Amino acid sequence: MNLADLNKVALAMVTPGKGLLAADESSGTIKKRFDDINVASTEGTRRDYREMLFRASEAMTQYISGVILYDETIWQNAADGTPLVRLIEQSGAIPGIKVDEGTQALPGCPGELITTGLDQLAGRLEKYYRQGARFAKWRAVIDIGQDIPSRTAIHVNAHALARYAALCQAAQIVPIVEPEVLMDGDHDIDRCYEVTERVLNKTFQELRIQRVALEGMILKPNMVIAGKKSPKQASVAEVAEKTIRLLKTCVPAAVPGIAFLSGGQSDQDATAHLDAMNRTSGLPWPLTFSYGRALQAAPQKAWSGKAENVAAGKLAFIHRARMNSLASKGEWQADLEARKAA
Ligand code: 5MM
Repeated sequence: MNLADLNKVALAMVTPGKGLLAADESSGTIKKRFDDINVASTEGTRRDYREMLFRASEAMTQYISGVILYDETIWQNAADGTPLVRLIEQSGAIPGIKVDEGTQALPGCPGELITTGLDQLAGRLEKYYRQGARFAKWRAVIDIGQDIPSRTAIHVNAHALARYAALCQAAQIVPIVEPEVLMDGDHDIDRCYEVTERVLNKTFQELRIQRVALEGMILKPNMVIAGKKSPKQASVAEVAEKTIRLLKTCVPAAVPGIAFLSGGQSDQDATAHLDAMNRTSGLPWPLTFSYGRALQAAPQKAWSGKAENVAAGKLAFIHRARMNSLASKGEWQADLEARKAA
């Protein structure tokens, strides 16, 4: 492992004013997204859609530092035969790859999940590196509910995240460590705080035990936020204050950067929360975005599977990428939302 090079890639992923595009929806998830816009999910439509995003050059050159791909996409070519990975590289962004293989029920823990994909991972990482991937992503899913999460679920998911991260670094790939505490449910913000604290503490304990170099990774956490069904939604200021307070207590300053997931927040909430956090001075790490839905919902709708809508789809993506770029610098303002890219 060359830690200096891993650190260079990690820092590039959190370049000021840039963040990550999570375009790593598995086949089942992208089908759900396409169902919402009445588009059949085929290898061709998935390629066309993602090619549209990667050819939105203002977004890709100015606001996006890297793209998380799904296995199918990393091997696909654009309509003109150019590998999609090359399109990303040509725009100056870094290709990355989701390497977890989804979740399955965790035995003995009803309602809880463990992320799979460690078997054969070392060999897969070598192939992805040869194909151009310089970072990877693994998502652990922790749900909040009656009597959950259990200590067991938190422990085994943290263990798997650290196993994955260590394998990535041995393959010269920067691991994005994503322990996602879901915002489904009716819990309040303080319950999210308490669970996320347990999850992050256990995750960093496992990363240390398994000798993961913190300087060569990126953390992708959820924000501290009330459940979607909670009657008590927190203000933007409270989300920002509690998220920062929690991260400061759990995340060592050696971590090069933190790139949040959006987790089902509205586009504007995800941007407003990131912006409010970045208005705080003296943060130990850059805070940016690694959004899937909060970057893609608008372009998906604008595109709706029609070739004549590609320009509109690109503009919608550029707009959201620009808004989040501003938020990553604490320079976003709500009234900018009305002024779409033209
Ligand atoms: C883009 O969605 C990613 C893939 O999800 P599946 O493996 O379930 O298909 C997901 O991991 C994503 O990278 C993160 O959850 C962040 O995305 P959001 O939409 O929460 O910002």
